[in-house]
Amino acid sequence: MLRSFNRMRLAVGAMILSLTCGATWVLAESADAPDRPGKLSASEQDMQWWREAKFGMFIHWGPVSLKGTEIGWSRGQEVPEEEYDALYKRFNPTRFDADDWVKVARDAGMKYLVITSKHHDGFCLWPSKYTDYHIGNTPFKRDVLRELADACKRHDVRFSTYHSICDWYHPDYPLGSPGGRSEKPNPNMPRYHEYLKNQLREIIENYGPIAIMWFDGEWEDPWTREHGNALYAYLKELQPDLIINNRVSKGRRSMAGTTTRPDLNAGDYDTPEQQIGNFQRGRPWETCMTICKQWAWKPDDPMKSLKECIHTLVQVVGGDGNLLLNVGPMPDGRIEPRQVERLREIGQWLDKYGQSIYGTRGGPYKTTAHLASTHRDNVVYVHVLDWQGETIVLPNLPKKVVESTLLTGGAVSVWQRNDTLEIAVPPQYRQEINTIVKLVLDGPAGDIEPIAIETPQDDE
Ligand code: JFZ
Repeated sequence: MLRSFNRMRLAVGAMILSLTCGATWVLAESADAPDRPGKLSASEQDMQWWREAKFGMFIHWGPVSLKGTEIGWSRGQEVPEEEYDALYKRFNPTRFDADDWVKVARDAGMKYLVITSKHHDGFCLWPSKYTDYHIGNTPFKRDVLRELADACKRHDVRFSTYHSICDWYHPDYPLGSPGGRSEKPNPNMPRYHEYLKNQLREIIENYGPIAIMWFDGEWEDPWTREHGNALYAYLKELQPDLIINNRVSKGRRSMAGTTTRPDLNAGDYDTPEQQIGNFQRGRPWETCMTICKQWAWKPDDPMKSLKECIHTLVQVVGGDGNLLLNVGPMPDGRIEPRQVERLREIGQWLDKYGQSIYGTRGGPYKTTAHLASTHRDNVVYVHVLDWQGETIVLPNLPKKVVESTLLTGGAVSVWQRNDTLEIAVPPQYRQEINTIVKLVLDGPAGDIEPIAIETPQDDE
């Protein structure tokens, strides 16, 4: 994994170089090409539901759950290729219940769900007519995407797919396992591009509308910006309001997931992975993170505490991002009970304090390790994640605080001085997880420029 990560960083580095050198050529081409893609990113309007939703469920699942090793990456590594590729013959998750999963997501306060239609290992969770390597040919036989898409409609959760561009199994895709480090004997990239398009059209036609198509595995050399931008344009034509992440094209910067040249590379939002994205209000972004350590299920994988989960959510939303929290269901088809329980706790927290999360935007205060802020209309929510001292001293807001309360209950005192805004909460009202101070301003908080807070961490 580490070697591949370095490889990816190298690839991205080389890409930036080639971008710098090839800029004139690229601009000339995009101006003349008759089939040039239309817009490279979605409108504010198309992104609006996603902006408000804030929180989604990521699901990494497939026959590999039988081994408890990582999806895609363990092929040809911890699990020999022949064994990995035969796992589907005994994949029979009889306790799978799409309604259960979707209710777990809904009760956690998640507004959308993204499931691996196909990961780097090439296995398909729907009976695609373009390959035999799919769920219909397992002993289970049932169409997982069909059942999930239908359950999502019933429970008002938006249905989405993760689809890997790199396919270490498919003979037409040039690279193979382990981790894209081997070469296939007879690759055919044009045909593979068609395969991808056919499958994605099949998904949209059978299970659509799809909320998000979440791509991945774009960092390998065979995939070019031209491939990615063409795929983006193709899918937007099939479903104009589809949201597509930045991994459809090139130009992602390492695990920070930002887009180096959004003017050249298609994609509607940035994708920090296993880390909280930086404060960024211009371009939409979504942190994807695992509830345990592995993307796919692993027995006894250490799980994040409720506090870690809430802090992550609050810091992500405070930075103006969304959180896509991942679970890897078990080979019997259930989400692990302790994970279900954790998700239920997150949902209970959101039931009480969701007004400070949903439909807000990040800031005006920039996120620190100890504090985050969100706002909606005239209201600013200051999320105090831990207490450093008696009072919290922040740079003053350029508007007047006309009312201050504790959303989490109890009394709060707020003073606005010349340069500072001070918040004091008696110890008994300070919450273990997050103390939320609600400030009502004399005008909209949305036009306040982001304010950096100096913390001991920043000074280091
Ligand atoms: C990618 C996938 O590989 C991973 O399995 C998961 O689906 C995640 C959401 O996205 O993450 C990566 C990509 C590249 C490396 C590691 C994780 N790498 O190069 O080491």
